[in-house]
Formats: sequence, structure tokens, C-alpha cells
Amino acid sequence: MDIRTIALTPFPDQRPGTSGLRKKVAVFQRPGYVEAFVQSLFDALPEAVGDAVAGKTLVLGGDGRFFNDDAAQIILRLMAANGVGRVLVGRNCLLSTPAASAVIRSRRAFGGIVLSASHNPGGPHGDFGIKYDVANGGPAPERVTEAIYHCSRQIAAYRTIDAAPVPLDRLCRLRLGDMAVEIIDPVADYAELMERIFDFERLRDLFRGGFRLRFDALHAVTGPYASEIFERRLGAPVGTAVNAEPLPDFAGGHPDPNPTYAAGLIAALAAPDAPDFGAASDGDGDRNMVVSRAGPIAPSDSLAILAANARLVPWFKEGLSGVARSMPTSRAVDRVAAALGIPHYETPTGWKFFGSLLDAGQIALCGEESAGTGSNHLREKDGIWAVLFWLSILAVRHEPAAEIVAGHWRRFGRHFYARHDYEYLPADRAEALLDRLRDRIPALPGQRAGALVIEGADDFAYTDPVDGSTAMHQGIRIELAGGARIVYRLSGTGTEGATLRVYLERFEADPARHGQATGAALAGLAEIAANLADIAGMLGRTRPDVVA
Ligand code: VG1
Ligand code: CO
Repeated sequence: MDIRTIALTPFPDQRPGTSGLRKKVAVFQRPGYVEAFVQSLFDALPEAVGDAVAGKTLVLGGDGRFFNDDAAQIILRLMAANGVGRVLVGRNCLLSTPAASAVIRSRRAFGGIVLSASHNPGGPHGDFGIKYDVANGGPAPERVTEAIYHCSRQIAAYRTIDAAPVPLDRLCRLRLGDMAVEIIDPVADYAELMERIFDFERLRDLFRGGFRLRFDALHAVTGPYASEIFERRLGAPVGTAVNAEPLPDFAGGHPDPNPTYAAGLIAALAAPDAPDFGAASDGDGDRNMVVSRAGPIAPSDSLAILAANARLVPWFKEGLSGVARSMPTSRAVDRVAAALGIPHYETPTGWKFFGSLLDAGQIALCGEESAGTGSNHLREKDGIWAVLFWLSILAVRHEPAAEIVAGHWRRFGRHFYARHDYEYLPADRAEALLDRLRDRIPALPGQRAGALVIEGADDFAYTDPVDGSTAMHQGIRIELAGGARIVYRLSGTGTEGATLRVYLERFEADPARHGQATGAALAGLAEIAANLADIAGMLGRTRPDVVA
């Protein structure tokens, strides 16, 4: 094997964000860009995780978006040149994010690379991304991503080999230089894990009884998983999974499972002949939106409902050790934890912060307001798993999903919740807005904001209870009288300008008021949030671009 060392000049912008490195495709296509990042990753690992990739088994997959195949070939050559012993590649370099996590864990791999920009749009003018998972199958923690960034600032050369492209379209074993390459079925390990978690016989009964599911894969990676699991293994009718063929540009759509980008699903569930339950996932299969005949179920509510019903799933029959949610996620799940008498944790945004709690067994279930739910079965959030969890509840309780949601609110109260996103902002203006708010924090408690009194304010900082690592400046929290809350933070996944996220939450105990529309219930709070941060004055915006 002839290893070539190619000199390069560092790229200054290779700092991973909330979930890996995300940029426009054109940025990743710059000569040496993928090579610089992946070599920086390999260079960082000995110090960051205590071992190098030489001789190890790695996993490689992606969500199939434009540039997936080109990047895969570049990375395979770098792996060979860096002495990787064996690489397991999903056929056609496809692996959903949760499936990559499953393969890393089931095959005891050293780590894995997932090529995805998740819910961001794809195609030649869209986004691409690279993220690294460590040996527990979870996203590299911050000390690793920071080490990669540090190496990327100093890198002088990368190592590669000259080789023809590796055929990735059929299951086989071959060699690339001295490295063993195994092309694996992207669905098999994952589907097998799902069979161990859920009662598939009971779910088959559900479909035999005529239950109708519509799963919208949005032409992203989950299509093959949904067809195999829902249709072939559980006997749901063919056509249960729609838009199930992964396409490099997601058919021009935006693979973000929210009511705007999955409007077809929302319409199907509102139609007179609506199926019993609807769901959609994102580009890389780790998010889930679930929809009842009454409309989408808020992700924060879904997390709380799964927690309250966990014992209906065989995997959780002994109950949950604890739960966690990201800070901006509504506190609905905290109430469930209190009722169950189990601990609950509040972490910064991003799945990487759940890993240590899951590894230590302190939590068994966790989630984020951004349509992410997961558990100790993996170290990533998991879209198909969340749907199977919901189906399991529906199979046992025999109530419509909308009734389960309403019953949950009657028992625990309702947390009205929304996120307002202001997109494509000049980064300096968005940062100035947060800086200004941060400076005002000490003076805010006791002040009136609209009709409400501010009870507390802080700049969220987190100390991991397991490993003691810290994360600062994770969002500004404003607590208001009566159980209302506003959170401001900047997105760490965008690729164009800055995105300000404003999270609104208001608790309502009275069941007579649970039927209000979310927009109406939060209108007053939205106004307070906009005024408090002077969004119009600072950003020149009078309404959010996206309400999720
Ligand atoms: C967003 C979400 C966050 C999620 C992250 C990755 O991050 O808010 O909850 O973990 O995306 O999800 P940010 O920094 O843009 O708010 V995925 O499915 O896009 O990898
Ligand atoms: Co995703």
C-alpha cells in the first residue's frame, strides 16, 4: 500500500456545531476540505479518546444526500492510509444516524463517521455534514469536537492512497490497501435491535386489526427502514411508508419533520378517511414528528407521554431509572418524573450531552423539543424507535392518540409550547442581541414584562453530573410568574447567517383551557419575548420565519 502525504493549508472554519460540521455542499467540495477535517479527526483521537484509529474497526454511513458518495470514497482512502483495520459501510453508504449508533454498539467498533446535515436541505446547493460517533455509539462529546477543531487549525498534511473507487452497492467484503472493507445491510442490525425492544407480535396484532399508520420518510434515509420494519416485519399494508425512496436532493423538499415541511402528512391526518396515526422523520432518521387525528403532538409532550407510559414497552418493563431533556424542551416530562419518583436532568441542546448520563445508567429516556426522542437502547435520538414506542402504547391502550394526549394533560396539566425561529440573520446582530440580554440578567428579576413578573433569569451553564465537564453560555432563560418561561439561544446547525431561536412555554393546570390553540395560548408570551429582547429594534424583524 502506497501512502501519500499531501500538504494542505488549514481551513479556518472547521469547528463542529451542535451536531457535527455542517456547511454548504460547495464548501465541502473545495479541494482538500473533507480531507482536512477527517485527517484532523484522526489526528485528534489519540489525545481526545486515548487511542488512534490504526488497527481499529470504524463504521461509515450517511443519509444519502448529494455528495454522500464522493465524500465516502475520499474518507475510505484516508481511513486506509491512516491504518484503519476494518470499516463497516452501509450499502450505498447509507446508514441512518440511529442505525450507525446501533452498528457501532453491536459490532463493538471504535467509532463511526456519519455523513449528514440532518434536517437541513440537500442537493448541490444545499447542505452537507460530517459527524463523528465515539465507541458508545454516541456523538463525540465537546472535548473531542474541540480537539478536532484544534487540530484543524494546525494541520499541515493529510494521508491518502491512490485507489479506484470502492463499489458500495452490494453486500461483500473486499480490501482497500491493507484495510478490510465490509459492505453491510444498513437496516439489519437496527431492525434486530427493535425486535428486542418492542413486542412485535403485539404490534402485528395491531395492524391485523386494521390499524392504519402513515409514515412519511420525506425521501430521506428512513424509507428502507420503515418499509422493512412496518410493512415487512409488522405486516402493515404496502404503502404505509410514503416518500420512502432516499433521494440525493430529497425530491427538492426539506427533510425536516415539522408541520410546514411535512404538510402532506398533516393534511392526510386531517382528511375524513385519515389513518389512525401519522409520523415523519428527518434527513438522517433521528428525529420524529408524530401526528394524531387532532394534529401534531408537540415533541415535548410526546417525551412526557412516552415517559408516563414506558412500562408498556418490554424494554422498560422495570420502569425508568431517570429522564433528561434539553434545557429549552418544555418541563412536561419533569412533572412525569416527579410523579414516578425518578430523577430528571436538564442538559444543553444537542444529543452529545445525554451520552454520559445514559452510559452511567442515570437516565433511560431523553429528548429534545426539536422532535428528538431516544433512550438507553442507543446513544442517538431515534425516529423509527419513537414511532414504534407510540404504536406500542396505542396497541395496549386501544385509545386514539389524541385521547391519550388529552388524558395526559388532564392528569399532569398542559405545557403550551412553541419555538420561534428568526433565520438568516447577520451573525454580529444576533450575537449583540444575546450579549445585551446577558448584560441585563442581574437586573431582570422582579421587573414586570407585559402582564407578567420576571422571577428569575440566567445564562444557562451546565456541569455534567457524571464526568464533571462544563458547558457555558447555553442559552438565556427567563422565568416568569405562573410557570411561564422564555429561552433565547442561537442555533449551532445552520449554514447561512445566524438563527435566533426563541422558546416559549406556559403551564396551564385547568383542563377547561387545554383545548386552546397553541398560538392563541402563547400570544401574550410571544409579545413579551419579542419586546424583552427588542427583536424588532435589534434585528429589524417583526415576525419569526418559522414557528415550530
Ligand atoms: C438543532 C436542535 C437540537 C438538535 C440539533 C441536531 O440544533 O435545536 O435540539 O439536537 O439541531 O439535530 P440547533 O443548535 O440548530 O438549535 V439533527 O436531527 O439536525 O442532527
Ligand atoms: Co437529524
